[in-house]
Amino acid sequence: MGKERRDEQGLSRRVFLKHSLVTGAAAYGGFPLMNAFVPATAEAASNTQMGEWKPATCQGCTSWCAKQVYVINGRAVKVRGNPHSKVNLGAGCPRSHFGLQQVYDPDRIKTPMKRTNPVKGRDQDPKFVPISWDEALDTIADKIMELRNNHETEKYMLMRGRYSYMRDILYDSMTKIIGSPNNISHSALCAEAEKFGPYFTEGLWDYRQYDVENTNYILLWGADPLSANRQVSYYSKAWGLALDKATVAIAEPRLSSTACKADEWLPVEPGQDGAVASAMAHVILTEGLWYKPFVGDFIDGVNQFKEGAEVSEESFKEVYTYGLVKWWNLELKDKTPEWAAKKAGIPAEQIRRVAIGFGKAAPHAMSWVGGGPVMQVRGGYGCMATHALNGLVGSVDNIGGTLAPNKVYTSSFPKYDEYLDDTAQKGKKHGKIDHRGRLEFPALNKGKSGGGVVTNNAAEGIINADPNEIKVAIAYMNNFNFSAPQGQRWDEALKKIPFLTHITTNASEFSWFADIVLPDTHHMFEKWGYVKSHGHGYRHVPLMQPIIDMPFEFKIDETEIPFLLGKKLAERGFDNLHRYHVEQFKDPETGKAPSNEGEFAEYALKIGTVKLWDPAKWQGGDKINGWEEFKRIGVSNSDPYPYRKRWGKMKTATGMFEFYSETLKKALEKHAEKHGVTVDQVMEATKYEARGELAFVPHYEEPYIHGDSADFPLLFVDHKSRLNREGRSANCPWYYELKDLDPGDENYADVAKLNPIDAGPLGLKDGDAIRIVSPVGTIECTAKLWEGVRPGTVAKCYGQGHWAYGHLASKEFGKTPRGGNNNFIIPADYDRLSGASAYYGTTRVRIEKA
Ligand code: MGD
Ligand code: SF4
Repeated sequence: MGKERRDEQGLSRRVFLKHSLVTGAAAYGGFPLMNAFVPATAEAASNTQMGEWKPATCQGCTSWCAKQVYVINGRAVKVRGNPHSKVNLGAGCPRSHFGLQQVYDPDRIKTPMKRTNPVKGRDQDPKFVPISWDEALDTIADKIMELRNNHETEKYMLMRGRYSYMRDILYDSMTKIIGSPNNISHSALCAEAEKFGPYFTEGLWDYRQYDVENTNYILLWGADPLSANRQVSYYSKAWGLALDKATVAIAEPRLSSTACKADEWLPVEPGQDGAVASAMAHVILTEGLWYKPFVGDFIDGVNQFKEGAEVSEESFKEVYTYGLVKWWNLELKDKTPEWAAKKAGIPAEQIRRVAIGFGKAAPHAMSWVGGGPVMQVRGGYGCMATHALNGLVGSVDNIGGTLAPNKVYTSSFPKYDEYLDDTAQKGKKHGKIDHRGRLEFPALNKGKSGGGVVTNNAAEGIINADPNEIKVAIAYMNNFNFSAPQGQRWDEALKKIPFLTHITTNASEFSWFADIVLPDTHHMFEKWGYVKSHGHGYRHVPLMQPIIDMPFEFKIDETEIPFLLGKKLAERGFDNLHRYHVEQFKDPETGKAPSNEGEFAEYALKIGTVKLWDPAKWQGGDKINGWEEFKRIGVSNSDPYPYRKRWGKMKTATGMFEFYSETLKKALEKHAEKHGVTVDQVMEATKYEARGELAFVPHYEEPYIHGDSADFPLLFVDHKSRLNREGRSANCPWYYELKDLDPGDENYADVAKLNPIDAGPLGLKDGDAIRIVSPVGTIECTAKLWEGVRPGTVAKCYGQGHWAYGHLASKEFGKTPRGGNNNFIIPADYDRLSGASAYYGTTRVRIEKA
């Protein structure tokens, strides 16, 4: 590790690492081990005069916690939760500390670089050489000007990975002012399908918060809140209390961190959660356990929900819901626990017991839907089926139930329409490169055909130049050829882009295909920005600020780089972007226009958050007295959650919680009409089985799984880690040292967990080197025999298998991966109704000895 090599490709692989990664390691490398010297409080710190706790924001996962960082002489040495946040209450999680190893990663890119090998490929050393910021930005501006001058601005593309709410400056306005429709976010790789069920039942296209301290029953579906699935810091703190009070049941093929502590583990077969959810709804109704003040009742008070019996719609009067009887007649009447048990491979009596326990806890009972059952090819209806249980027990928007985000008063950035010239107007009207809105990709974000992104399909668009080729692209904080299913396709796509810029902290797999690499700030310690997230009945807005010394010239991706590019474009005769920046982003306190990129970044942040810190503009939440105070506290909190305010006023077509979704019906009919087809044909094009009215209610769909069971006998279960900072932990030494924090995993290894029942006949034992083969690829890793996985499945944590990124992440940088990347064996497929990539219940595999 760390050896520089002169290989057949010449010095370039070495230069890539040397200039981008290694130079200055003495000044910036290593990670601090000074925790023992950190005073516990700010007061103690000032007494010892050693350093200072400074506010920060962590984006290690989408919890987006408010943090504090102890800084001594400009150097970060310790991280803890910011006690001012009412969302995470000063709590932290294991991976929050990795921020220190990331920011002081000796492999970080420290200077702009350009590619000198024109041939691109995984086997092609880019031969990067260091260049100045000026040269890098000049080159990018020249390429953009070529597109502008040739009136082909739709061939410009912006790819966004993890982001802050400053994103629109680089992602939206810059792309549109240049004149392209092609701003592609990573959202569909993250969890879009999780929003599908809540939107088409209660009009909420967002993540929920879960009122765990006030609940009596927590029913989780493939959600592992002690590892991932949002507000990990808060739930880690609150889980003990929750366990004292509530029964916890979890449907999950693997014994996850949360399953280890649950009262009931339902090890469902991957893809079969929808069957269990329908059966639970059946039991709740036949047992008369629905929450009548929310759902209503039979007019004569006699329960007519009997197995197999149709019910007349007129006999039931609903209160805050819509379509219960239709749902029963179309889907639920025959869906008994015995039927579901055969599908899901768990006992009928367990399904019945959990359903009754859950129903009896109404309305303080929550059905918590994670990515597992929904980021699947037929996951959209699985999401509706599992989420609809909250409607039955009246826990939506209720104490101890599932809550929407609270209102916070952040502001959008100034409008930019007047800066779009004719070329831009024409360019942005072209079809998008990810094919959203086409018949087979409804991507119904908030019910709009093509309203959402289909991130992974952009690879197909680029490869096939459909609807047009992409000639110039900028990407930031993303690594799609590692993070997207069948990521190999992105290698092909990136090869086809003649001019690609990657803004990044690390030389990742994506950077390998870039023409220019720009060194980025680390989001937690070096960037201006803000995010919003919710939990514990509050929403907070934590600030991101530069709080440590930066010995290298990093520039902020979402603000400084677009400002500098705007200036370069203005020098070349196209000043619209620069005018937008200087005319519209004036300091809200002084009215001064930004004269440099640093001022622009801070003024933009002040604009976005002005209602939180300017007492004259305050509309709600914490009262903060001015910008300096906001920077010192580092976080603003909303007002507490207004329970039950949305009952009867949901943003659905009927205003009610819809068991029969008029909202979905409208969306699907509009999409069908746009393409001159029927809704049944939309179902067919999107790989769903439902026909007729079934398409409008939560229902069970047989999972769509790639690979023949004769060739590929085991179902593959991908999962997240307690240590994954999305795809960005693998160059941190602690990642390997602590890997056994994930149940079943081993330190310093990348293991595939097999049940001994399956491993025995294959002659496998712990530690054997194995290959996992799927219909689309093969990876190598280590066998681990573990009873914590359901027989017939093989579970492997996502996160390792980098062949670039850094010396520790890969076995041999640029060549050999350390471990196996799950995405090389997961086929590129989608829940097409939301646009989400399918990761789970999606492929079968076989295991071979390596
Ligand atoms: P990452 O893989 O986290 O992001 O996927 P992407 O959006 O592609 O890579 C981010 C890149 O940004 C890094 O490779 C590095 O080059 C750079 N970087 C790292 N730190 C910083 C920083 O502080 N600032 C900047 N500007 N750049 C930085 C994420 C996506 O992956 C997500 S959100 C999820 S939830 C999915 N999870 C997942 C999974 O659970 N299983 C499988 N199999 N695949 C998954 N992919 C998805
Ligand atoms: Fe919060 Fe996630 Fe960061 Fe942990 S990794 S501190 S849960 S944002």
